[in-house]
Amino acid sequence: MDYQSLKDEFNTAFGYQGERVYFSPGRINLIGEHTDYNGGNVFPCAISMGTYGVYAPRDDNQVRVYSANLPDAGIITYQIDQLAFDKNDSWVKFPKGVMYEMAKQGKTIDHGFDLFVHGDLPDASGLSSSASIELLIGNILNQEFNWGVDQLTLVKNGQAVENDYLGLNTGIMDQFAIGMGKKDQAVLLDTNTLKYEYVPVELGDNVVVIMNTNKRRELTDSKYNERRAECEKALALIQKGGVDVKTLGDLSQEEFDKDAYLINDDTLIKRARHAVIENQRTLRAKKALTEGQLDEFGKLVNASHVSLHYDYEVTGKELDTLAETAWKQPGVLGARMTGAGFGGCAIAIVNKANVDDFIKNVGDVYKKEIGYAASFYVANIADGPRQITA
Ligand code: GAF
Repeated sequence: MDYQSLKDEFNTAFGYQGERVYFSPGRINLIGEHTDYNGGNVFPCAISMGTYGVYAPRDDNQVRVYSANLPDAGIITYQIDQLAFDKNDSWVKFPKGVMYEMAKQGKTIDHGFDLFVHGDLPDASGLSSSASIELLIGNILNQEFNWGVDQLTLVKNGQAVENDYLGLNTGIMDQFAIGMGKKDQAVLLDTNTLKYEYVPVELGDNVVVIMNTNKRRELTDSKYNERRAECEKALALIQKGGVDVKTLGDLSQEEFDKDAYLINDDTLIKRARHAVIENQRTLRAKKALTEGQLDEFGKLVNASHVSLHYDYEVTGKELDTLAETAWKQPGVLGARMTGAGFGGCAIAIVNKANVDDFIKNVGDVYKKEIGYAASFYVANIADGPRQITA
């Protein structure tokens, strides 16, 4: 999106010229799924699709926000000190939530503003449109109100919006991937210690194709919180049996095999097994990518999907159809769901020469099996949040 047309859109919404344009990306996760609330590793990257914001200050105490993605919601207005959660709030819960959680750290604002947002991330698609907007607003307010906080503070604040303000027990992966995003790099993050490392995504002749099921994934409606609770139960049973670990991410596969009997429940064993092995698999995938062993990397990506299907049970027919069809196409190194699952997006690593046929073939099978079309985008791995115009 070019910034002049964004400013024009601001003008159409608010009737005057907006001032500064900002951007915050979405993310894909290469591997390491449902490990971030289990103290494990994740391996995501920010992408060039994301959320744009046009900002202008006001000299009163009103905040007015307008989203081009939800025009029916119109201009929503609130006062700078009226930030309490309201379950009837539409997307305004994000600016309010970011301000509410930052206010807890003494970071407030002393005048209102108008904000126009327009995202090119498909909504509720598992590409983190929520974290994208949380980091967009955090970065805008940090800049405009001279909060002087670092990106990690904004990342943690975004997670606090999800956990404390909205009541979703998500991990830190999405906000971290977005806030710390770097062009052409994935970030290997140990969610136990928050130690991280950038890894160049060098895929040779291959690109990452994002495959959108076009089935909405609503975290609130999904079994996300239930999966997290199951992992916590499994961990508690292992700890009760005398194993000295703080998270499932502390266990090696061998240790887990030895201790799994302590869980004594088929479903909980499957959930924990995914968390433990996916964590190890993520480290192996990072090693394979770093060493240029792309076939091995692709196989680990496939294995991740299989585990999310059988052990974690978060894929569903739409994501399975995309991944399983992708596996059969020529020039494909690997494919898996990305994000929380239950709908949303999958990714495939595809040879550039095969991309057009890949999209056609997978698209045709998906439409036949599911009854409506999937969408496809080639991912560009991109930088984190930034101000676009001065
Ligand atoms: C969602 C959550 F927000 C992340 O924290 C992560 O748990 C992911 O699902 C699954 O890996 O995107």
